[in-house]
This record gives sequence, C-alpha cells and structure tokens, in this order.
Amino acid sequence: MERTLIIIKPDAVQRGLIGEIVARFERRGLRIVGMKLMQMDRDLAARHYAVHKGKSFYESLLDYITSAPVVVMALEGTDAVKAARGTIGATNPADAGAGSIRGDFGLEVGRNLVHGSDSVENGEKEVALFFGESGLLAWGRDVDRWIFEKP
Ligand code: IDP
Ligand code: MG
Repeated sequence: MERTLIIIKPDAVQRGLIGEIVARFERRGLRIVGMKLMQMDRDLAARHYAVHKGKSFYESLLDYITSAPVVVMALEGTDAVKAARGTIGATNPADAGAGSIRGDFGLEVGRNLVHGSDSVENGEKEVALFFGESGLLAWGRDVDRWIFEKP
C-alpha cells in the first residue's frame, strides 16, 4: 500500500498541536505504521531537504526544522501521498484552504506546521530515511474494510 512521510514540525509541537494534527490524519483514514518523537540534526535535515539546497530559504529551513522536537509518522493508505497533501494544504498557509491543517493553523510559509511527501517515489525514500523497513509496523485495523474497498 502507498506510503507517505509526515513530519509534525517544531512550531506545531511547541504550540501543542500534535494531537490535533494526528487526529486529522487518523480521521482521514490513513493508517499509522510508524511514529516517533525526535529532534532532527542538521545532517538528517540536509538529507531530507536536499532538493532545496541552494534556494534562498534553505538555511532558514534547516534552522527551523532542527530548532525543537518533531513528530515523524509513516502513513499508509490508498493514494496516501495525495490524500495527506490535501489534508495538509498549500505550502504557503495564506494560500491553504480553510479546513486544511495549514489553512486552519498557519499564517507564514516558514512556519507551516507539517511536512508531507510530494510524490509516491519520495514517500518511499523519505519513509526509508526516517524509519528503515525494520522501524515500521505491519498491522491491520479492524475498521480497514470500512475505509478500503479492498483491504
Ligand atoms: P512543501 O512542504 O509544501 O512540500 P516545499 O516547496 O517542498 O513545500 O518547501 C519545503 C519547506 O520549505 C516548506 O514546507 C516551508 O517550510 C519551506 N519553504 C518553502 N518555500 C519557502 C519560502 O519561500 N520561504 C521560507 N520557507 C519556505
Ligand atoms: Mg516538499
């Protein structure tokens, strides 16, 4: 099943929004197969955000993501990448629709609360970077047949 990596960023953790944000992904129907509280070091942050190296916001992005603890989750589900991006909302919270996490809780692109993988390929890579295969739990929910037509 498709996987995506979610990071509840330092601003969201500091603001006491972990539960609120996890609840939105749970309610969406995505299945949590990995979850941990951690503080990212600069090396891990640089690997995760390698695609943005050289951009104007790159250094401030690394400062932000390493500034305080984060909660990292691997989620599974049908079209998990696209579904999670929808629940998260547009990169700039000012453009994010009401009802999305960024649209409901954010104002600025540099404090946008959550990361979600942007493609199926990156979802696999990012989940592997943070959890490896042994860091994930394969399990079924009793409710899966009411969320997935073919569990
Ligand atoms: P995404 O998180 O919606 O996938 P990306 O374009 O991949 O957005 O950018 C990664 C992260 O870098 C954003 O979530 C945001 O935290 C930060 N970022 C992106 N663009 C800017 C910017 O113009 N100024 C400051 N931070 C930015
Ligand atoms: Mg991105």
